[in-house]
Amino acid sequence: MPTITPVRGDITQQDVDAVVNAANNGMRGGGGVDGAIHRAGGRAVLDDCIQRFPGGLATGDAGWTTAGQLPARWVIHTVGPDLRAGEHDPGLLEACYRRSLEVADELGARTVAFPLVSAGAYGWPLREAALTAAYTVAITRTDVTDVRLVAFDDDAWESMRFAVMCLT
Ligand code: AR6
Repeated sequence: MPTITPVRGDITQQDVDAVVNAANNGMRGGGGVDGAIHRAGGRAVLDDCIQRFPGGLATGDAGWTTAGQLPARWVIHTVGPDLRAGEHDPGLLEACYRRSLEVADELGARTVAFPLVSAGAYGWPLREAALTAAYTVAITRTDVTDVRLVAFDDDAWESMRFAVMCLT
């Protein structure tokens, strides 16, 4: 099991092998984490998305691109379920973390930073999203050694710390 550390901050600033993006099915950028990653990573991230994901990406799946100008080497894009659109299967949210770690293993990434997938525009309650993140990472077999769960604001930070504390 990787070391799981809650971190308060901006995912784009994380000095890790791979940062995970909370993307959408279209894979051409958006708001929230997605917008921040595309802005900070630059055009190379979008170009790689267009080339590698011509048909987009399914909910619960993950795939990688260059990280462009980010400190990280790769962006692992995953698409969380959109609760506001009626996608309330927690299995899809678990799949985002599991698939992202599989992609990290394919890349040989050892340090990975996740945002709270689906906890923003897609409307999942913070605490549920954080618990899903923490326990799914904890039970997934992976060669990743360090996972950062990155919280952007106070509420996410509290939920993240609570979720990681529940693992012990
Ligand atoms: N670093 C870390 N966390 C962040 C950052 C950041 N820079 N910015 C926001 N968060 P969201 P979703 C937090 O909406 O719910 C996009 O438009 C945020 O506070 O980014 O999966 C995509 O294109 C929240 O806790 O992702 C999709 O259409 C969490 O990250 C859609 O939103 C996730 O919020 C995906 O929605």
